[in-house]
Amino acid sequence: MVSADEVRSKYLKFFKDRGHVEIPSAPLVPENDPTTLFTGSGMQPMLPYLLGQPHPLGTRLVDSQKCFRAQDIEEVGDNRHTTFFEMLGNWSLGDYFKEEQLAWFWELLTAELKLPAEKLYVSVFDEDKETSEIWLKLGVPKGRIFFYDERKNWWSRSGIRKNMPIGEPGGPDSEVFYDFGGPHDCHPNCDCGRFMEIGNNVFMTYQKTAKGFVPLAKKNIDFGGGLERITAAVNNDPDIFKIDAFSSIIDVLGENITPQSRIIADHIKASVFLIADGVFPGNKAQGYFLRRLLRRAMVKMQGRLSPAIVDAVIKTYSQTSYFQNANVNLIKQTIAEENNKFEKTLHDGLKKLGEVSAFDLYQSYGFPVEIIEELYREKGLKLDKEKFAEEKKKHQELSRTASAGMFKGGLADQSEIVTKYHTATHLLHAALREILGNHVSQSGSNITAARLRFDFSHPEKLTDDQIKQVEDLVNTKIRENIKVDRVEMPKAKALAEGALAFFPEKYPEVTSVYSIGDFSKELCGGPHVQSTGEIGRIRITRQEAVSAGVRRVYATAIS
Ligand code: ALA
Repeated sequence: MVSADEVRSKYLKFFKDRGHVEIPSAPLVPENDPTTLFTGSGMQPMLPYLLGQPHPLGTRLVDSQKCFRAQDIEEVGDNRHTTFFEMLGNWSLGDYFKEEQLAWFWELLTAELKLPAEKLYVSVFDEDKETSEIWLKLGVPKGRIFFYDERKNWWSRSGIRKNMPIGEPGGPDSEVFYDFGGPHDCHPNCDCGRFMEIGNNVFMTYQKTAKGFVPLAKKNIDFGGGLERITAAVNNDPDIFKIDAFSSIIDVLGENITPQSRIIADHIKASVFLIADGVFPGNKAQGYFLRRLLRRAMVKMQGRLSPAIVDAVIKTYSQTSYFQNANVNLIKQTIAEENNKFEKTLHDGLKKLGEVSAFDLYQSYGFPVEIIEELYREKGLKLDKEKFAEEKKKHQELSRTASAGMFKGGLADQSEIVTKYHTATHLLHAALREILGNHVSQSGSNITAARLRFDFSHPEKLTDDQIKQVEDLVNTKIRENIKVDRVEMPKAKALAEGALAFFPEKYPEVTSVYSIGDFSKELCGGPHVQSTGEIGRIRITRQEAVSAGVRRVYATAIS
């Protein structure tokens, strides 16, 4: 059995030998791209460089990037879907192009990783004759080159050209598939599992603008290939859960490879990586997905959760630097706390079974749908699925409306005092970041005429001294009576300039940005006071923990 470590090392060395500099994996929560919750591909952290900014390490880069794809949660359980994976990636930033990339990838697969050439198939964008010529020259016979339209062979983060937002780069691509052999005659892009995509060469050459597509200043190569899938191909077994990067975790469970053990292994692994990158279980944004992963895994584990599984994940990656600075105890503690919370929820919910509706179990008690069904079945109760679906839909609409309201600033009303508190919230956010560090980001806000309440990411209780420093800094900025400025600008520009944003994906393409001197800059719908002096003075009255990693402070105005 060839290990994932071995495949990763061979890939990195192959491209380093060809002039590439290895860059470290970026965190799973994007650092400079608040438009998306998770890093889901190797190119994401490379975006500014693909758009033309010079990279400090040159024009040839290679890495293995930690990736998380939340949209695949429900798919996990078969032999090839995962939420967490490593994407091997190499880039040419205006350096080499198609000829070199395709020749090198072919050499890597056939000479270095020793995959039999006759098991490799390629797909090409149907307008891209140049690429099919290159494959033919490399020895791929006509019969193994397949042409598809943009639905399969155009790559951008948002898919086909029509769906790309202004500013987004993309281009035609050419994928390589491994044929695991199978019962029926099909084609490389069939979903049956016979053919598995093991690498995608993107010719990242266009950017969408308001006037249509324009060529990027430089032609880039963006290659990405799933490490786990390539390793499965090297071992000629289509079940990626058999490779050591999963089997080492499944072994600890003492189970065979089944849909259930695959879900546990994937979800716990993803959770350990997410917590190590600063995500904590919660009801919103990244925390919400982590909670879903953990709870789904916990349901399947039925009380067998132990810290040994966390150790197994960390040991699996001991040859990488992923967990070098991780706080392993914090990871274990976070999972154990969530487990306790969930057990209590289940316990309380079970007592209520029959008294409350299935929807309440789902919504208020956090039961996964499959568990509700099973409870109902066991107790011989009838679950009205239609009613459940209807209530769920109604709730989703309500929460959409509520979140639309929230993006008016989380304000109870637009009275003078509420407006003052709103501006104070911006000052508080900036002050917390200055005193505690840039890991602080808003995770919630609620304002009434009596007080402001502000939730933010931070792992521990603030000391009295820190509270005083934050309070003093806010009050200094109030005393300076700084003018509050509002400008309209494209969202991408605002974010690029470092404007803070709570749930940036909710803001329109052209959005208003409020600045308070050079102290604070946030995407926001207002309203705000004209100058900070109007606020008076504030005092932080209370702090508490919302969940692991999220703190809450309350403040009132004292004028
Ligand atoms: N960015 C390309 C992908 O994610 C390589 O498939």
